[in-house]
Formats: sequence, C-alpha cells, structure tokens
Amino acid sequence: MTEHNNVQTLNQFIIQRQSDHPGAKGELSRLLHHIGIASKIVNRAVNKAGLVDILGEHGDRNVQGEDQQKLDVFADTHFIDALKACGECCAVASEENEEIIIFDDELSKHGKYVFAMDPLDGSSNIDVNVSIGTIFSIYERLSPRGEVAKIEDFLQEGTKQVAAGYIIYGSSTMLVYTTGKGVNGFTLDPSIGEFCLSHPNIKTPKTGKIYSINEGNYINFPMGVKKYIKYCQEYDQKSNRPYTSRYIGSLVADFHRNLLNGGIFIYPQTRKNPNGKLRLMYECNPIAFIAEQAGGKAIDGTQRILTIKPSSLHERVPFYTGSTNMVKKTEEFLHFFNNI
Ligand code: P6P
Repeated sequence: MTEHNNVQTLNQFIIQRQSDHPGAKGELSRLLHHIGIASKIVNRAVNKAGLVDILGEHGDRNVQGEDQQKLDVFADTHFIDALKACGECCAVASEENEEIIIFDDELSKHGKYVFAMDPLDGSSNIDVNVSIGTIFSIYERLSPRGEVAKIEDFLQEGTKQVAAGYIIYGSSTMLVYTTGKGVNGFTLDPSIGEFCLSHPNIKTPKTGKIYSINEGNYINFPMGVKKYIKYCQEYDQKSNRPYTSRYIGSLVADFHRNLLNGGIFIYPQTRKNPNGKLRLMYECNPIAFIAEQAGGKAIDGTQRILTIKPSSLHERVPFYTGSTNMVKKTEEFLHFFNNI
C-alpha cells in the first residue's frame, strides 16, 4: 500500500464527478484538467520567483494602469496557452488584457466555454513573498459554436457560471473550485506533481471571529461600514466579540482563510475606488460562487453579487463576502445607516 493509494488526485476526482452533470461529454473535465496543468507551471515559477529573474516590474502597465510584474505576464501567458491547447474554450478575458482574447483556430472556435481570469491576483505581494493567487470563472458561450466569440459571451450574470475557482500559491499550493455541486480543495503534492483532494466538500462556518478590510480607507467608508467595524471591535461576550482583524491585501489569501475558519472580507467603496476596487467578472463572481456553494454569502451591499448583470469586462463592484451571519449583519448596518 503506497502512501498515495488512498489519495484522490484532481484528475481522478474530475472524471469521477463528471456524473454530476448528466449528458456531459467531458469538455468541462478537459478544461479543468488543463487549468491544473497551467497551475503547476505557474506554481513552479512563483516558488522560484526569488531565484529566477522574473521579479520586478515588467515595464508594461496593465489595463488597470498598474505596473505589470513579470510574473503577472508569465501567469497570463501560460494560462492562455493551456486554454488554447485544450480546445474546449473559444475565448479568454483576463485582467491583464483590455480586450477579450479570441481563439480562432479550427479546434478552439468550436469550444463550448469562455474563461475569465485574474491570472495573478495580489501580484504587488510577489516581491515580499506573501501568498498570491489565480482566480477563474467559466461560462458556456452564448454565440453559436464555430463562430467568433463575442464580448456578450462574457457579460453574463454570475449565476450562469458553469465553474469557478482559485489557486492559492502559499505555504502550500491549493486549487479550490466548484461546478455548482459543492466546493472541493486540492493540495499540490510536489513529490508526485499532482493536486490531491485534501479538503472535500468545504463548508464555511455560519459565523466567525475575523473581519478583513483595509482600515486605511476608513475615513471614506460608507457610514454603515464604519459602524460595522466599530461593532466588530466592541466587547460582547454573547456574540464572541471583539473580533480579530486580519488583512493580507491578497484577496485569495484573505478569502481562503475566512472560507475555512469563518469570517468576513469587505472591500467597499473608497475615495480612490468609488465603485469598489475588485472586478466583478474575474474576482467577485468566482469568489461569490464559491462562497455561496460553501454555505456563505456575497453581496455588493445591496444585492447578491451573482445576480449583477455585467455591463463591461473590467467593471468594479463593492464586495462583502464570507460567513452568512456576518454578511447579513453588515447588510443590516448598510441598510440602517446608508439607506442601502
Ligand atoms: P488594497 C490586490 O491588488 C487586490 O486586487 C486584491 O487581491 C486585494 O484584496 C486588494 O487588491 C487589496 O487592495 O487597496 O487594500 O491594497
């Protein structure tokens, strides 16, 4: 009995769970398999970032006007290459590219899916060795297979997502994803180069003790957020307060900790980002899908993130997500103090 006999790899899991989707022909399975491959390639580069000359500014600036680090470009390129090789995806939207990337080769243009991603979120943390992540969202295309993909293929509500997930490149590298039948986490075992099922059927606690928000922006927060922060800091034995403030500044890392331990992550409107900083298509929607599938909640302050009809590829929204009871409490403060 080898040590790995009782461990299920990502590929074994994907094949086994294909039956969750009657009539599936393996397209999504193949797409998820290729995401796993790209994740391992990016992980190898992230782990060596301090050693190989891929640190520091790439010199270009992405559509967000942010200095693009070489590892951003590396991750963007390798995920796009893997998705093109897979043949199940006809186009990609990425934080690093203003326009959608259309695959017009004979195989991919018949692809059933479109793929939105933040290839390396939190990249400002690369140089200081803080956990970073890839976030992705998968939709069925709306345009006919065989035709050139269109922007409308992407501008679908988050409820239409077929799958969503993230890879966190941290003390260990994990792939966490959902296809709408629960959330499962896989840890990369470098000794065999496989993602192995380590966190089956993740359920997030209904409440927690952690609140995650950049309090440096406090002065410009909506009043309801200010009041909620003070609520978190008050002593109240019955509701286990004061809570603990934990903020890494890397969405995947902050969300993943709260998903497992319970907690709330908030990125509200600020002076610099009056609509919030996080992007709906490839940060908030995938994270919201995972949060809800794990029994949590995700809102923009007034509605479910997943019901927002996107109007543009890179639009930003305020983001409140995590343990249901904590998000509901924030909603109460926003409603009372901001008439939201
Ligand atoms: P701030 C990283 O740049 C990011 O997009 C998310 O990963 C993170 O949650 C957020 O921005 C941090 O933003 O303004 O607090 O530094």
